[in-house]
Amino acid sequence: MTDGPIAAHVIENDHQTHGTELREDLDHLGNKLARRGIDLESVVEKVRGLGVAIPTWGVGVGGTRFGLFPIAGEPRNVFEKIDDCAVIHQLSAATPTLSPHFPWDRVEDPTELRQAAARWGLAFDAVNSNTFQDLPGQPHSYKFGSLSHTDPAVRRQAIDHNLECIEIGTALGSKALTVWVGDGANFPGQQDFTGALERYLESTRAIYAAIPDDWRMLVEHKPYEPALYASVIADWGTSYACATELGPKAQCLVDLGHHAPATNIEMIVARLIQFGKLGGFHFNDSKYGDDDLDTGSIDPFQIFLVFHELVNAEQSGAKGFAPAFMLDQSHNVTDPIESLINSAVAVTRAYAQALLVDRQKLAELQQSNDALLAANTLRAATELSVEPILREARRRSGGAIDPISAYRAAGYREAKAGERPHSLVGRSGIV
Ligand code: PSV
Ligand code: MN
Repeated sequence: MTDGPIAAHVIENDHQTHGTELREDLDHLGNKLARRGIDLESVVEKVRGLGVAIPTWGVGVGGTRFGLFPIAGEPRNVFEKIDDCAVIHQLSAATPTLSPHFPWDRVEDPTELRQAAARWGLAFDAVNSNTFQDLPGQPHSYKFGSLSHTDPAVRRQAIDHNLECIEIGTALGSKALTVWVGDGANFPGQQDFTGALERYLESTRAIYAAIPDDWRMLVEHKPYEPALYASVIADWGTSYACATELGPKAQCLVDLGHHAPATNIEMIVARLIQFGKLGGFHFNDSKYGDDDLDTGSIDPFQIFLVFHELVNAEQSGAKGFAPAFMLDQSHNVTDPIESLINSAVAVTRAYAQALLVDRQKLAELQQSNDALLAANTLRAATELSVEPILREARRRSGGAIDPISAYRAAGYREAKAGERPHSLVGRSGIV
């Protein structure tokens, strides 16, 4: 049983309630998969091995630029965020790590954070720096950029913040720094494209020099927002070029929402894998832009296609392939804990489906240019429900078979509403 804030009897009840039905469903699915030559047992074990990090900022209620709707019982500080993350892992058994954001999660002694997480068996994944907003007490403004700013004093401040993040990350046991900058321009002519990227590179070289040898620096691109005409690291091409310029410890991070509509994201993923530069993901879903909706909630086929490329890489032993998986979402109309549980399950679902692809048959059909059957073969992996595999993986790891029902039965949010009386004033991320 995974340690966590939810009482053990809630999970025991869940196992009792759903255990018999699950065994029947597993037998049924096992037979179906056996007919296709797939061993159910090995898929369950692989799914159990998949972990996706929870962003600490995701457990607070998000908002849009039109405002936000707080809920009672929201976490008021990073320690309460860690408790909520522990609930997500306890029930989903798929989120053993946290991805913190600084200075939002700053505390006097980072070892306290490490201990608070370790209490629930959680560790730290990539540390995120923040040079995209001005924070109290900061001498220089990032209004006109940070790592690419025209003023060396602003660039220095942004570099120093990233160096501090590496230091904090080292104390937390993290092994990666994710750098996303909001730098860019709102008007044609506002910025010299080449000069801005040159300054960004000069700054990131200074950060890269401090990246420990067993760490990675993840470069995250985004086409727009807050810069609405041109972002300095706008696309995967720029991100790839920068990561290549910086060196082998620098790789690209793909946030699923950071692409123009209709972009072929799975192809970008394949390209980055091919050139050893895929560093990790921020999973979420979107309809129009960087909507930060729940993973798999709008286009579940998209995340399956991404995982198809990932499983290809895993099975072919692609060089330098060890992507970090993280969620990056904003929850405006749901309880963030429920959304993050659902999203972690969506990631495991995409992985399980991708493991069912008949890759040998697909390769033969591709070789003989049978477009229709190749497409059918790939899609066939999504036509069989893998839910019993996901439920069994959670059950074996001590999680809940039906995590959302178990969460509601536990009354966690209601209890927190009483314990966290001032939470209605908090904004997501910034506490
Ligand atoms: C930017 O939109 C982003 O995707 C980056 O990952 C940030 O660190 C995160 O969202 C939180 O604002
Ligand atoms: Mn992101």
